[in-house]
Amino acid sequence: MSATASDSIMETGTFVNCFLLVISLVIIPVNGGYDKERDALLKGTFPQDFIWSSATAAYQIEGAWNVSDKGPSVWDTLAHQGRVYNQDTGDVACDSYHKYPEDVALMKQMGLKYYRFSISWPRIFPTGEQQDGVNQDGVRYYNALINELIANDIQPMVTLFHWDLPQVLQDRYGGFLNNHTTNTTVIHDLFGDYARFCYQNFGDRVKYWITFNEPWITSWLGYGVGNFAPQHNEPAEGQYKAAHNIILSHAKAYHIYDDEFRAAQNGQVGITLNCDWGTPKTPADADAAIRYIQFSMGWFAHPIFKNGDYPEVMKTTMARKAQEEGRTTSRLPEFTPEQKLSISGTGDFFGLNHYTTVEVTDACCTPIENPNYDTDKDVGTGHAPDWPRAASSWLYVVPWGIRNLLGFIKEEYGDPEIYVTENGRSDHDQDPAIMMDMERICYYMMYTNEVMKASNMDNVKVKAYTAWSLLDNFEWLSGYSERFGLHYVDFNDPTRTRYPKASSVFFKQLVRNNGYPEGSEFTKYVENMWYFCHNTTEAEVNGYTGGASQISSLFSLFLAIPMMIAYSLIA
Ligand code: PNW
Repeated sequence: MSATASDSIMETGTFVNCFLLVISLVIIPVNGGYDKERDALLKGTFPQDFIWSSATAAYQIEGAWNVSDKGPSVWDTLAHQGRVYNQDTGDVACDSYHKYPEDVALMKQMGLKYYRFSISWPRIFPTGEQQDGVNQDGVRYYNALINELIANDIQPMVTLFHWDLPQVLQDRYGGFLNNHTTNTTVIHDLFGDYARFCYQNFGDRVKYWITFNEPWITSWLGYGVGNFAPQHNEPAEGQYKAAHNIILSHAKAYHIYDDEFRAAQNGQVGITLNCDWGTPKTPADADAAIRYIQFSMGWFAHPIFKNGDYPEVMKTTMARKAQEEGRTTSRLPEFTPEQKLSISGTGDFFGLNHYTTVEVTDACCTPIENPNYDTDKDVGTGHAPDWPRAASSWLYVVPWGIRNLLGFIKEEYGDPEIYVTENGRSDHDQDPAIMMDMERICYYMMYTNEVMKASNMDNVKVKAYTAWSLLDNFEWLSGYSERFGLHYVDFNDPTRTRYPKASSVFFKQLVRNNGYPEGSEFTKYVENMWYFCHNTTEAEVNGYTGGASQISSLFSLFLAIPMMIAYSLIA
C-alpha cells in the first residue's frame, strides 16, 4: 500500500472519529437517566379491544367564534382583551368549524377508531341558559361532525366542558363561584340542562361522555390564580369554591344520564382529571408526594370515585390551617351527607390526562402570610436535572411516571377502567417547521410502552390511549407558539391547510400494530430508536464505552429518517 493511500485512510478514519465525536457531543446528551430495567422496551400488544384515539377541544380548534348566534365564552373574552401570548385568539384557530371533514379524513388515514372532541356550551346555548334560546346552527354543526365520524367508522367521545364557559353565566351568576354552599345552586342546574340537551340531541350516536376536562385547571388557574379564564383572582378560596361546584355539577349531569338516558342509550359517563406523577425527592419526602397527588387528582377523584368526600389528608391539613390562620371554618367547603351520597360512584370510567412528572419535597408547616392552594399542600416541587424538556415550560419527559400514576389510580380508586384521554408533547413554533418531529415520536413511543407495562404487567385496566393532539392548535395562554399536533397547521395560511408530521405516520403504525409485537418490522424500528429516544448512549446503558456502541446509537438516528420516509410511502 502506498504512503498516500494509507494516509488518506488514516485521514478518513480521523475524520470519521472527529465527526462521531462532534455529533455525539451535539446530539447525544450525556446523562445517566436511563435505567436498564425500568426503561427496557416491553414487547407485546395491548388487549384486542384497546381504544386508540386523538383529541382536541372546541375553543382550541373550531374558530367561528361568533357565527350564527354563538355566544361569547370566557376564553373569547380573555383573548379579546389581549391576554394571550402574541395577542393570539381562537377567533379562527384551525377553522375546524368549516374544515371538520378534513379533520375526520386525517383520523381515518391514521386508522383511528375514536375521536375525543368537546362541545362549546355557548355555541349550543348562547347565554348558557336554554330558556334564552338555542343556536340551531350550533346543533347542526355537532350533528354533522358526529355523522361524519360515524360514516368513517370513528366513535365520538365527547367532552361537555373544556373550559369555554358562556360569558353570560360568569356575569350573571359568578360562573362556578355561584352560591357554593347551598343545595340549590343555579350553576349545577344549568350545567345539568346543558348536559341533558346534549344527551337528547347527540346521545343516540355518542356513547362516551366526559362531563369536565381537568377541573383542576378551571378551579385553580381560572378562579384561584386567575391567569386563565374567567380571570378570577382569589387564591385563598376561589379554587375550593369552584371545585366544589364543579364536582356537584358533574354529579348532577351523571344522574341525569342515569335516570333519563342510560336505559335507552346505553353509554358511559365519566370525568377527565389531570395529574402529574409526584415522585419523592428523598425517601423522607414520601408522604409529601402522596399529599401532592391527593391535593391535585384526589381533590376530585376521591369524592367521585371513592366516598363522596375530599381526601382525608386534604381535610385535616385544611382544618389545621384554619386554626393557624384563626378562622372558624376551613377554606375547604364541606359536602352535606346527601351530597356525598349523590357524588360517590359517579364515574363509569376514569379519564386521565397526563403529561409530566414532578419531584416533590416536604415543605411542611412553615407559617404563610397569604395562604393559597400552592402553599396549602405543604410541598415543594422541582425536576431532576436529567429530565429532558419539551417546549411548554412545565413539560418534562419522564415516561415511567405514567406507569406509576396508573398503578396509583388502580390501587387508590378500586381498580376503575381508565381512559388515558390526553398525553403528548409540545414543540416550539419555529422556522423551518418541525415536520420530522423525532422527539414527539420518541415521547409517544416511550409513554405508550409504559402504558402497555401498566396494562400487561401490572394489570391496570387501561382501556384507551388518546394522543394530544390531532392538530397544532390554540394552546391557551401560549397561543400558537407551542405545537402539540400530529399534524402541522400553518396559522398564517387563510385556508389552514393541515400537513402530517412524521409522528402521525409513527402513530398510524403503532395503532396498526396495537403495540409492540415481537418480530414485527415496526418493533424492530422501535428497538433501533429506543436508546436514542431515551436520550442516552448505548455505551452508558451497557456499561462500556467504545466506537461500536456509539456508532450503533447514531445508526438508529440515521436509520430513523429513511425509515420514516419509507413508512410514509407505504402508508
Ligand atoms: C391540557 N399546566 O391542559 C388541556 O386539556 C389541553 O386543552 C391542553 O392543550 C393540553 O393539556 C396541553 O397543555 C393543560 O400548566 C394546561 O400544567 C396546562 C397545564 C397542564 C395541562
